[in-house]
Amino acid sequence: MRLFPRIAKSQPESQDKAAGAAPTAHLPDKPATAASPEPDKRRGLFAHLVRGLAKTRENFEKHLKQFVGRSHVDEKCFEELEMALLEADAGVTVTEQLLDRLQQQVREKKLGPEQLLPALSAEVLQLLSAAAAPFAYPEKGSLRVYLVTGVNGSGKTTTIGKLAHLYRREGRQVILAACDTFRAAAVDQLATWAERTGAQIISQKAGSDPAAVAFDALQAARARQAEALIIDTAGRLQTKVPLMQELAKINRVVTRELGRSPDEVLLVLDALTGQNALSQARLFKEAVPLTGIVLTKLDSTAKGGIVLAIASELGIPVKLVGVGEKAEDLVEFDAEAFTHALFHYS
Ligand SMILES: Nc1nc2c(ncn2[C@@H]2O[C@H](COP(=O)(O)OP(=O)(O)O)[C@@H](O)[C@H]2O)c(=O)[nH]1
Ligand SMILES: [Mg+2]
Repeated sequence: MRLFPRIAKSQPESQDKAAGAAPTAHLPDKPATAASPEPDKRRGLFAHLVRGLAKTRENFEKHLKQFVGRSHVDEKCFEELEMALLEADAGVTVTEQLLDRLQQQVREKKLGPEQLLPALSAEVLQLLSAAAAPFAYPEKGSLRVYLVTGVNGSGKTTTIGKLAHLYRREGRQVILAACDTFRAAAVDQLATWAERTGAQIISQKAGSDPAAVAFDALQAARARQAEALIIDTAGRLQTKVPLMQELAKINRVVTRELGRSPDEVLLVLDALTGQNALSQARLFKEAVPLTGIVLTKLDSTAKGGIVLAIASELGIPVKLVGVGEKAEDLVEFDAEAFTHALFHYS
């Protein structure tokens, strides 16, 4: 099983030559899996980082205790599972969908109460695996462009800092585009990350046209032969149509200049917003061609079920997960590890 190969602490000494490099995450072409610690340790690390999931799992267990001693699956078992899924933030639609499938399995395979959770876990894994897609990491000698979107406070700028950290550790040339031009403080925050990670930053004065900043940054990325251009954007509240139009414009300008869509158009969602994240995703999806979701703050009290709703209802893969505020607190989403943490880890 491939568990979050990018977890910083799970890696041995980094092989890159970056000055003062501490152990950190690896790109997929490096032997990340082989270098990872024993499965039990990796699971422990995962559960530690994604603490909210451990709570959700405990809640599943609490509901499952109600099955104990039952001779066959009955309505009560499904009620308990339904409550567990809803309390985990999975939402009504995906909960019904999963329980329908379970009911079918119970009928066809004559499942007993103790087989319900393994069967549910398999359904969840299938759901998440169907929506999975690889993240476009930078490659030596070519330019990858990342457009990062999301509402205020979701964790865009922090995620960009983490990505810059990861790419710089791999020795990539990174340029950050400060297209959140609404507030000077937003540019300062990005500049701090640039300084910390050794990335370059392209910015203009507050109030400038964000699409113009993106255009400049793309020119600079080409001229300087950068391998990653990461575009920060303003917290575009989904109800404010002009902001969404501005985002669409940034995407249009970049797509036109690049001759193709950005390699990743990421929507950063705060896992703590629960089902609200779904409506945000729908609106952003209308404005830009989203390629993936970064789900932040899974280290806190987030319940994790929103990942199921996103996979089922939007078909947009969760690609990365934020598990803290530090540069190395970004891990690659792994459907199998996630399902394991939800249902099996203790
Ligand atoms: N605990 C936790 N906090 C996070 C994570 N990602 C971002 N944050 C915090 O969320 C707040 C908003 O982040 P910021 O990147 O400024 O959001 P932006 O408005 O979308 O750019 C900051 O206090 C970050 O430190 C995460 O994965 N875990
Ligand atoms: Mg920001």
